[in-house]
This record gives sequence, C-alpha cells and structure tokens, in this order.
Amino acid sequence: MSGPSEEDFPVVNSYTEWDPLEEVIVGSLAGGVFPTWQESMGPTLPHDSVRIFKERGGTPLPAEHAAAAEEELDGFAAVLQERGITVVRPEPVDHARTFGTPQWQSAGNSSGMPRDLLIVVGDTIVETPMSWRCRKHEVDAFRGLIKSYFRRGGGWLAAPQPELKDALFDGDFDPATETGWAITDFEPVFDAADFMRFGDDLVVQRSHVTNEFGIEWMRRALGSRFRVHEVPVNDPHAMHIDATMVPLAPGKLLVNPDRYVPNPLFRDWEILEAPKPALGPDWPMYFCSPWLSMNVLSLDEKTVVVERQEQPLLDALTDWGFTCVPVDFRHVYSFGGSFHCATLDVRRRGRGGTYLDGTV
Ligand code: DAV
Repeated sequence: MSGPSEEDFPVVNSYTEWDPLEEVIVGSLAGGVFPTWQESMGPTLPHDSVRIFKERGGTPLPAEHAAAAEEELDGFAAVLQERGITVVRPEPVDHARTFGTPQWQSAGNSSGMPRDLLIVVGDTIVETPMSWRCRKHEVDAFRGLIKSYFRRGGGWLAAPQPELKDALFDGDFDPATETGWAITDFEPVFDAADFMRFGDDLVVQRSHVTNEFGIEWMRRALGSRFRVHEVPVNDPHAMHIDATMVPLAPGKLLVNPDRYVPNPLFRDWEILEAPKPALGPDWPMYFCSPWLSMNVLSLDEKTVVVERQEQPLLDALTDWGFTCVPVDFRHVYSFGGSFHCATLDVRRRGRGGTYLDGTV
C-alpha cells in the first residue's frame, strides 16, 4: 500500500475542488419533474424554458432523454468506482408530489444536482436555503446519507429554513431591461453551487439564487477559520459559479472567457480560458447554457473528468498538463449540470490551507 489510508481522514473531509477524491455522492434524475414556475427563475433560464416550465411544471422529465441521462450518471459512477472512489447515490424520491407553506404550493425538481444544495466545508456538510420553491425538499433524498455521515462523526449544519414568501422576490424585475437580481434580501438564501472552495478560502458570487444575507449567514456560520470572498463576475444570468471559474489544482484556474473578471485573489494563478463549448445549439438545454462544458470534476490535481464530446476542452486541458478522463454526459447536461453539478465530494484527502493571494 502506498499513501495514507481512508482512516487518516474524517468521514466528511473536503476543503478544495482538487484534492484526491475518495468518496462522492452522484445524483440521480429518477423521479425528476420540470420545476414549478416562479418569476425569479426567468433571468437564469434558456429562453424556451420559461414557456416549458410554465406549461409542464411538476410533470415528468421527457422519459427517453431522462433515461439516457440516468444511464450516463450510472456510467460515470462506474468509472469513478473503477478508480477506487466510493460512490453513493440518493434515495429514490417522487418529485411530482406537491408540498407547500401557508403562502405557496409547489411540486419538486430532481435529485440530479447535489452540488446545488449541499456543500462540504472541511469536516461539515452544509444544507443550503434554496430560493426556488420547488427545491425546498430536495435535500430529503440525501438525508439518509447525511444522517449516516453524522453518525460516523461527520459535521452537519443546516441554514435557517427560508419562508420563500413573495417578499423574497422582486416581482417587477425584468431581466430584459434591468440589471440586478430577481431576489431581495428579505431572508438568507443561497445555492451551494455559487461557492467554490480553495482550502481555508471560499469564493462566492451574488446571483439570482444567492443574496447578500445568505452570503453573510454562510460567512458567520463557517467561523473564523474560513474566509468568504464575494467576487464580481460578468454574468447577468448568474446562477452557480461552476461554469464561470473552476480551480483544477493549486495555482490553476479554468475560467469562462465571457464571465470571468480578473481578480487580485488569483494574481499568482495561471488562468486558462475555456474554449467555446462543442455542443450545438439544437441540443435541448432546459436549465443551463452549453458552458457546462467547463463544469468538470477533478479526481486529483492532475486528473479531470471531461465530457467525451468536448474535444477543444479535452485538448486544452491535456496541453495544460492534465490527464483527462472522457465520459459521456450530454443527456445529463439537458437537466441542469455536468460532472461538478451532479456530484458532491464528501471526502478528499487534504487538510485545507491558504492558496489565494492577498488572503493572509
Ligand atoms: O448556465 O452556464 C451552469 C451552472 C449549473 N450549475 C450556466 C450555469
């Protein structure tokens, strides 16, 4: 045996996006439905999805395409397992079931994108307060796993439950004519995927699902060890930072050339602009832009899982010194994410530290 064994790290342990991966949750689209429409979704969605969600919210995802996506998720899980990584999956959930509060009612979404709703910071899994009403109970499919990690010593922190009343939403916000955000600071809300982890530093973007109140909650909840840096990005549709900047190794940042705003935090980092996505405009994308091409998952600081058809990115990363693991995932793209979105790295070998300039 070479290298430290699993026992050397707590059951929940992940400080960065690049330390060697030991255990990961891979999402599942089984039981998934189209989101129940709410106005604050508009600025984040591809144009046609507004109509599709309004008409089909709460009804099952297109069966054949979703089945192909689920096969890709299973195939991805198998690739990780073959490399000795422990893979766990959510419990089956029927997302068509409705729920609500005294103010509103909604059906669910899917269990495909654990990155959006959970974040591991050090030895703790944080449950986030998501602003899409349809995502209010999304964590339920992952609760069995979280309880199991907690019983084995993992940390578990849940943000205050948001009410998601109309006061959270800027009802008049028109993305065509206005800059700003579709949510107010009525209460703390954020999606986990608006954060990116760099050891003892986290980077976060304000977005249409993450407000200042949410960022401040996270900053205080994480305590004095961790520093939370809000960074400007050039993205009027902002929702999730993981198709904008993805660190692949200490000092190596993959960025979206349309969205990345140079930042002194990365003064000493090499920056690679992701090539244009390979996917054509006819492919169905219900939630996201084709920039999911750069939503890659690092297995360690030399190895990256990349979608098999993204040849320009495969070439660019290989030239940059990485070993790429090509995996089919374009059907999953359609439902809101690629390898980073569809996973939650519960345990990586690493102990944190300072990687960003100007933070010590
Ligand atoms: O549409 O480029 C993708 C992020 C998904 N979690 C986009 C953002």
